[in-house]
Amino acid sequence: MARVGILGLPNVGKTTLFNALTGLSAPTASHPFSTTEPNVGVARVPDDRLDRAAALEKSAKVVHATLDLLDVPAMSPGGVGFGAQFLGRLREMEALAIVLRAFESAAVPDGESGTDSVVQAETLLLELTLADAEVFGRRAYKAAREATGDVSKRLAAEAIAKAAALLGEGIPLRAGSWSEAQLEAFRDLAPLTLKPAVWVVNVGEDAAADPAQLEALVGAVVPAGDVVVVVSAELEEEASRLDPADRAELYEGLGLGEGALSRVVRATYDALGLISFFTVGPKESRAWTVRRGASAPEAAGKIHTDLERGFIRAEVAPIEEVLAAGGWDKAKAAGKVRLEGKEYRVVEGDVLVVRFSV
Ligand SMILES: Nc1nc2c(ncn2[C@@H]2O[C@H](COP(=O)(O)OP(=O)(O)O)[C@@H](O)[C@H]2O)c(=O)[nH]1
Ligand SMILES: [Mg+2]
Repeated sequence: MARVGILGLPNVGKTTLFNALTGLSAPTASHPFSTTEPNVGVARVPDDRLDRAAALEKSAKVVHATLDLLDVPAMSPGGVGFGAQFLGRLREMEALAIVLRAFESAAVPDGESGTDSVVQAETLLLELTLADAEVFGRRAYKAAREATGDVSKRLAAEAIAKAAALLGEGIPLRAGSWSEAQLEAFRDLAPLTLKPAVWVVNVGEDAAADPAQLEALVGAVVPAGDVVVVVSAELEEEASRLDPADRAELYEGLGLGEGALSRVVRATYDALGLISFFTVGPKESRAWTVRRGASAPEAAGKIHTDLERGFIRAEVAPIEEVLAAGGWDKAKAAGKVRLEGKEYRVVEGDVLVVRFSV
């Protein structure tokens, strides 16, 4: 299960976003440092293809993919206080969702963050980079010493020294390019600046700012490839408490489509290099998570280890085809289902039926 850490300066709406994403009710407050222990929860990865397939199959149960979320207590500039204490927790995460405050509110002090999302993005990026610089600087010294007596350690030592130098210039590691072997040398240091990050700009409900412009402004100061999403966390939290029909109506009224939360979760999922495949049927329709490029047996193993061990073939069709045909059986009758072997690499959105023998 992929774990995502939510971080940001105090009072920017981290816990509000966490609640909106998980449907939980961790306490939020208008004073900074109100969260003192990390909140842990599970966010559903929204997927209306799965919902539509489940409706066609009349599935008794629908199971969406999920992400584990950790709402980390506020980090203050300088990395003092809670920040330093919880950096260790962040290192355990596979991705980061970084919340930036763009909403104005007289009731919620913004002394720690301000409301300029670009400034916050720069501050937080530097903070994470400096935290890595410290860890790599310390390790570079030790690695160099070890490499003098053992040539096999030279590549790792050089990689760590190069990384330490880059970080020392304030450049995050994901802005560099690294070989697999170099990345391997970094692995146990769990660098924060190599983790995929999604930047979440939290705007007010009455957002005067143009979301596309905000995205572009923040996008310009973060490493290339990072995704920026504009949301109103408070609005999304309120919406998450409504039943689906009322929520859809609210979003439609505001011109928000399926809501920005879906985009936050989707972007995180994509940034992690994860894809969904599906199993559908009357008993259950379900989204499964595998890494991009996974083989059919590896995907089958997500469903059950027996399916991987005894994998023979998979029946495969893209879910769009299944939906267009009116369900799996109809897709099969229409000749839309292919047979694939062990070498097949699963594609995002595939529906699978695994044939196996144990
Ligand atoms: N007006 C407004 N207030 C918000 C928004 N998001 C969060 N807040 C409020 O800001 C305060 C701090 O939010 P919280 O989620 O606890 O911030 P955290 O310290 O980053 O976890 C709470 O009183 C929230 O209700 C927003 O989009 N608009
Ligand atoms: Mg909080």
